[in-house]
Amino acid sequence: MAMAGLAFTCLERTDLNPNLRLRITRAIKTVKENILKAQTPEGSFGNIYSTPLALQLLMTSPIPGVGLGTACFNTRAALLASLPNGAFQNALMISQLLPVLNHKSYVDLISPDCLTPRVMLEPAMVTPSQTEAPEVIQVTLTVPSVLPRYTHSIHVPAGSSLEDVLKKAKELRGFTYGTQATLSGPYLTSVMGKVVGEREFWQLIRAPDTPLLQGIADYRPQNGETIELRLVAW
Ligand code: B12
Repeated sequence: MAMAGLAFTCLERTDLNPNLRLRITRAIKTVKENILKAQTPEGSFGNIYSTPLALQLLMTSPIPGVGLGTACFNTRAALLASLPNGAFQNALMISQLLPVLNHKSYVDLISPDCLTPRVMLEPAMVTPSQTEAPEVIQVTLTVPSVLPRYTHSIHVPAGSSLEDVLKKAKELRGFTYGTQATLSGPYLTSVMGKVVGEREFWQLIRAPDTPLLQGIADYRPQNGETIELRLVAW
């Protein structure tokens, strides 16, 4: 929705469709209002990963009669609070966040300013201990959408990604899966030979029922977690 709003804003600014100007302006207003309605008490719009684009759009220009100041201030605070936890590791997500930290939006690319100094993200420094053996954690992987149901306990070093868990399960526990490369990273397309059909996807869930907010390459399970791969329609 936010991306559509940014595209409409681009159209409005370049004035390529003067006949549609009124309708484009109305569409931008509607998108902004809907995004504002999706603000959570913590300040995010939707979740933290939909927030950077939402904020980019809200920053482009004020909506008449709507005070954006407090909303945007709370949102920036929520985003900044999530940075030290390493929530932003995904290159696509970072590319949506960096303009916000620099008070810019994709719409500014119409006339880019390449000279202003810019804020960057510092990579999180993790110093591996030289002496201690890496801690091993246990993750249960379960797939109820296939018969017989697949359920195995997998051991991986602490800090491993869900993708590492899948690789280990493939190596040692008869698990099979396939991925497709996307701009967001590897997208899970098949599990135990079952390939997604039209309007279906393999949903990543932390048991009992919490959909993950990150993909297999970015999500790092904790010790004792059960991860369910569930084939669902969208
Ligand atoms: C549409 C969409 C979906 C659709 C895609 C179906 C389709 N064919 O259109 C469905 C509902 C299937 C989906 C699923 C998931 N999604 Co999604 N999705 C989006 C959305 C709204 C738009 C993506 C898009 O169309 N981009 C435009 C096209 C032109 O670019 P593209 O690279 O070709 O897009 C493809 C990939 O983005 C891929 N895809 C979609 N979601 C995800 C998530 C991950 C992690 C990966 C690697 C790929 C991927 O499907 C797109 C179409 O083929 C984005 C929001 C956003 N801001 O990007 C969230 C978004 C990318 N998804 C997200 C998530 C978390 C997921 C899931 C992991 C959720 C879950 N718990 O299972 C799953 C993926 C699981 C898996 N199998 O690997 C997050 C990623 C956050 C992050 N930290 O990286 C986003 C940003 C939403 C959010 N704010 O939480 N998603």
